[in-house]
Amino acid sequence: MSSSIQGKCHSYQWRTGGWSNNERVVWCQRSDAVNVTGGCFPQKRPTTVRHCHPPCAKPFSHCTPSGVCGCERGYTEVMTTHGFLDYCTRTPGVDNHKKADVKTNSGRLKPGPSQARDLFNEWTLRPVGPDGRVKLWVYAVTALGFIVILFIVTLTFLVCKPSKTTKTCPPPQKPLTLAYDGDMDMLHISDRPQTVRDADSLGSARHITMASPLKCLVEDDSRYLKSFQLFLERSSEHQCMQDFIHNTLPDILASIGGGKSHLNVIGVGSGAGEIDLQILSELRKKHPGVTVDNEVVEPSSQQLHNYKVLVSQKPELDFIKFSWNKMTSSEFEEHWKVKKMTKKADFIHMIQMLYYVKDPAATVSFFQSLLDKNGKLIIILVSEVSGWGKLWRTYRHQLSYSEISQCVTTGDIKSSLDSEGVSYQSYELPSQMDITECFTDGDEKGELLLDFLTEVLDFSKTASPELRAGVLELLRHPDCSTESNGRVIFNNTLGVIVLDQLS
Ligand code: SAH
Ligand code: HSM
Repeated sequence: MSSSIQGKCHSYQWRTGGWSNNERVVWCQRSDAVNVTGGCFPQKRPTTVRHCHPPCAKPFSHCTPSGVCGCERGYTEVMTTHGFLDYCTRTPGVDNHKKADVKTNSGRLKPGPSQARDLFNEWTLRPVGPDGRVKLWVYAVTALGFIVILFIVTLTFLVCKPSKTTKTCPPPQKPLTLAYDGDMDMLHISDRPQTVRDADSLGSARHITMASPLKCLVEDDSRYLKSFQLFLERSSEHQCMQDFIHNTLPDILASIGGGKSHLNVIGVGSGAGEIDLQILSELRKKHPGVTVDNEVVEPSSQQLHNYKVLVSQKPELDFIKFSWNKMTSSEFEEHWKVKKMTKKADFIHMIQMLYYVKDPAATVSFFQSLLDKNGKLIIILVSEVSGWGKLWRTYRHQLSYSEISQCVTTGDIKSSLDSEGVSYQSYELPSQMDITECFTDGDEKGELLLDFLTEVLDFSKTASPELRAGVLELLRHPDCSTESNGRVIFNNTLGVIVLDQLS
């Protein structure tokens, strides 16, 4: 717009400051450099805020005024098949060092041709010639760079190739003195270089070699418990287990015991016992008057303590004798074998614990061998159709390296039972988890939930930005979650497997 004040013609132009926290100042300037109110076209006023959802986490990316992620000047957008920004690649022949907002630079300090700048231009190795063609030396340098990278990768692979002797993971049979006081199943993820599968944003995977600084969440008992507790608050996991216990389990419980007046129960990985006590109360309803021996196998001192507190608050449980085994399932197994125990069990349950053993199939087989006639073993894990299944199929090799199985679903257990010709019944329990907080950068609860989802300690702080962005993108993908009323709801479907005594 232009106007005349006291006979002098002026033009008016919008000026913008640099982006800071996705906001910037915008003002109107007259051609005599005086900042004015009014004069510029209001319709043409540049935006002062920018929003992008999900946030632009890729290197060299930023949120554009139109609300989508774009690349900084000097970089070109490469999009995923889903239309999101995949990554920013350097645009050949463009000076990438000028990162600041172009408008800001030209608007505020518009330097004329200076000697220093001419000198700089003379001495800069410019990759593009005056004819606009990329110079030959650029190709030569690129080829050389490629050869050097190839050499480094080969060297790294040869030096760091995983071998039994170079593993920094503790050997599986050596008890650890970590959070779980002598746990043989829970092992560290090493910081050593490892061969991992690198999944492209949503699926296709290629093998690369990289160093993983990631640690397993179960190494930190107190953070594990905090995140598990929050997970229970944000999910319907315990509610859907309770539905199963009240609606389906009673018939299964009715079939055990063969009229005995005393029943033996074993709970493996009982946690704080909330679910175990509900099972025991249904058992009592189906077998009034029985007494029960209940072996609790739980390696976490804190959880075992919580369980004991819960029991002490329920005098009606006096028909049960509790034996507290502060140990892992493999320690329990060893103890059982060493003591040559002949006692048989009428009911055994392993609820959400097989992730933490080295060999889930062997663990199932051992506990199944303890069943008495008419005895039942029930296993609950996340189902292969859940978001967990998709997450693990895509990222398990990048998320962790440990000797525990960690990423096992009921689908895996069923396949292994099928291959051994073992029969079973199975059920699916629909369940959800609200993961909306995971998408707010720096949100403490979101980070705890992300730790639980990935089983990685301090995932947001220790994973590479690419891995974090990839996991977040997958978590909100329709294969894992649905979105409704602004909430992201993760599919937490559980699977139940019921086994009889082996015939
Ligand atoms: N069954 C409970 C707790 C599930 S959380 C529930 O569903 O609410 C998993 C539990 O398994 C934790 O309490 C953890 O301490 C326990 N655990 C971890 N490693 C274990 C192992 N190797 N053997 C047995 N239990 C284990
Ligand atoms: N952390 C593995 C998945 C899970 N555990 C769900 C309990 N509930």
